[in-house]
Amino acid sequence: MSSEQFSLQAANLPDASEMRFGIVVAEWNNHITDKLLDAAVETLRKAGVQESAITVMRVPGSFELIYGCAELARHGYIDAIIAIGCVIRGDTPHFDYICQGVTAELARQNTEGKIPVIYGLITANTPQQAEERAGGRLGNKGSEYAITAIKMVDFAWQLQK
Ligand code: DLZ
Repeated sequence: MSSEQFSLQAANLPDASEMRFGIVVAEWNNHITDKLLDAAVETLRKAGVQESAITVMRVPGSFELIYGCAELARHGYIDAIIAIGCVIRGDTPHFDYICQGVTAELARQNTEGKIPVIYGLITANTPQQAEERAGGRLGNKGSEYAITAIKMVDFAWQLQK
């Protein structure tokens, strides 16, 4: 699916009015993560999700998305979680450790947990690459995360019928 097809109109979304979402968002690079969060919430709302059915929790950095998502899944009455973070490559290997750790753990939570966790981690080599994906030249990935979350809840619900 191309990014154009990820628009709300093209996504052919199921009824989302009864769905409940958690969003865990990292404060590091918040000039990026806040834009992703805003787009995700706006898209969920446009798709019919109730405002009261969206729980937003903040964690300090992307590494804390791991704990944040795991705990929210355990305690929240929600159907899917969107994890939002932005890691920008620096001079040390820190970038690689954070990206690998978060990616592996969120993947594990998807297979071992009960609800889908949407991977909203921007892994950018430069600040410009991150800007381009948070409302810049390449659109806003937050909207894509929201559409993906709705589709995954529908997937889970179809299996429960
Ligand atoms: C320490 C650190 C660095 C260097 N860079 C980022 C980053 O680009 N994006 C991000 O979300 N977090 C970063 N962090 C913070 C770590 O994610 C984490 O909060 C700390 O290592 C404490 O566990």
